[in-house]
Amino acid sequence: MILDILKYPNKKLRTVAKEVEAVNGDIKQLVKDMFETMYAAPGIGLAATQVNFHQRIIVIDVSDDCDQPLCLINPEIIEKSGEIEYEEGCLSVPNYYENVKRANEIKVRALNEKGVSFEIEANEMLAVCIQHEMDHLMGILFVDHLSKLKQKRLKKKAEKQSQKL
Ligand code: GNR
Ligand code: NI
Repeated sequence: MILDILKYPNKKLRTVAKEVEAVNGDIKQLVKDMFETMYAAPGIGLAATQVNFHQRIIVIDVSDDCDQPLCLINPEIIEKSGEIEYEEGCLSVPNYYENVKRANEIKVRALNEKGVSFEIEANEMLAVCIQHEMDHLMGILFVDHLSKLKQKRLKKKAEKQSQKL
């Protein structure tokens, strides 16, 4: 089932997600729905926060052929280094793209969709995407990393847009 994606400046995007206690049937169904929603959008990642489920779940696929699904439950960054500036966008902030600086290499520990713990090392686009999604789980959007002036302009534009809908 394709889920609705919350759009900025919806305050629900500011919710801090809770740890998943057990990867049960409900969580597995949510992961499936999140993949379906991400591929349909289309996007390279989706955090549960964006579909109004406030648990620490991320799905990602940065491959060209959309055949490398990656699910991270209760993700933790255990190492990070370097810096990368990358032009980011967000399904919750449509039609808006800006450069953001993040760590270029990260090591992450998480549970997969079966509840099994694993570690992954990522760099470049995958590292950017994981950090972008982990921000969502903390109620943080990529636009929060921009200058106050850019944030003010975007907020005005988005508030006008949401009144039209
Ligand atoms: O689809 C997405 N593309 C993207 C591009 C650059 C940096 C981050 C991303 S994630 C985004 C999907 C999304 O909003 N995930 O939360
Ligand atoms: Ni996003």
